[in-house]
Amino acid sequence: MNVPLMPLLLLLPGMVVAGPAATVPVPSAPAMKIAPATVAGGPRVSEAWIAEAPPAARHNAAYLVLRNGSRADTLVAVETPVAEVAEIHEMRQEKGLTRMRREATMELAPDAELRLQPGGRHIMLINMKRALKPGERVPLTLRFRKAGLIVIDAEVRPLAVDVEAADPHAHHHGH
Ligand SMILES: [Cu+2]
Repeated sequence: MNVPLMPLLLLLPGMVVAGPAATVPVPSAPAMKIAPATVAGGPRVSEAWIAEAPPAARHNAAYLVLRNGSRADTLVAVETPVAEVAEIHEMRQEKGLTRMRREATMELAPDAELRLQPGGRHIMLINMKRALKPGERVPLTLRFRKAGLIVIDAEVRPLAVDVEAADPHAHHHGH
């Protein structure tokens, strides 16, 4: 029943058809520069996690820490196999309300440290493809303008069951 699209597409670049309309753009292979969560001189990604969500939840969020190296870079995209779309989001106060806003990119100044955490910036996971189990590790692929792709596993943390664990600042001091 499935139309065999792939053989057809593979044939297209070789087909000789008159007219400029026959030009089929062949996507150039992206530079698959997949590295562990470290690139020399570039940003490092660590402490990535996602909170367990109710099974019916369509969206979720991922958090992580970005520590940049000595050169400025820009986070331009995030992908994960468990969500249809991943977006960079920022929280803004508007007229007394906290709103999420999509940011197309995230700038990383030299040696900057950015903490994406609950109540602040996050990676919004839109239209989850499946529920996540506590303890499982979910790959996040971050695309930086200069450093290329960095893949990190985000740990799925169980839903907080008490106030101490629910407080994202519980382990930070001096706030
Ligand atoms: Cu969001």
